[in-house]
Amino acid sequence: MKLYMAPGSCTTGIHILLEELELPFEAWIISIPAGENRKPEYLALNPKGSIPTLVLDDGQSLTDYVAISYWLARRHPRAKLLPEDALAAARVMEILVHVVGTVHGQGFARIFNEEGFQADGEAGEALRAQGRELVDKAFAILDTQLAEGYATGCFSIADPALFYVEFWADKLGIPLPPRLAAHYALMRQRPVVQRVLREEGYR
Ligand SMILES: N[C@@H](CCC(=O)N[C@@H](CS)C(=O)NCC(=O)O)C(=O)O
Repeated sequence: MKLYMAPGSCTTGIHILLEELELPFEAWIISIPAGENRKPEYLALNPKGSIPTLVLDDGQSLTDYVAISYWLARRHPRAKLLPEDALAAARVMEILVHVVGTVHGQGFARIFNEEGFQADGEAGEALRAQGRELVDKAFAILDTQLAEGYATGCFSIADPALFYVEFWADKLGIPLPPRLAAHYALMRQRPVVQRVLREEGYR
């Protein structure tokens, strides 16, 4: 398989899952600042121009954290990345969708000025402030919902997603509420997470 990714981006979550599952893959780095995600060859794989994109062994491409992680979990059931019980699985998806859709898609996307939120000067400042408010509000809600330890108790596809937004918060100096801070510390203890961060150039 080929993973189209950028170090320290949301693709870190999929990178963690692939390494947790010990799946062989090639990493293809896409520079968003250089506009590589808008080149015709990349748009042919992912017309949204977003990362991650995972190209499967049969050549099909799969996009978006939620879709890729769901496929990985279903394809490798013994890794128990998504519970068999329907309600428990729905709880994982509830956290995952909030993290990817709101914390990243609404909050950090405004802070990073990505995904069509681009604006300069004062407008850019106001967008970033709005993004920060959205992140803080979503973090406060997640803090009331997280289990002790991993997001819903056992390690699941929600955890690497929560990790990548916690990592961004850490890098930007956005404080994590207590349960998120404990989750972030727990994730950073996982050998795979430590290896992935090293591979992506972080110490
Ligand atoms: N919902 C998508 C969002 C992916 C996303 O926004 N990725 C960012 C990088 S972290 C990106 O590709 N930004 C460039 C763009 O959208 O032009 C997913 O989960 O994969």
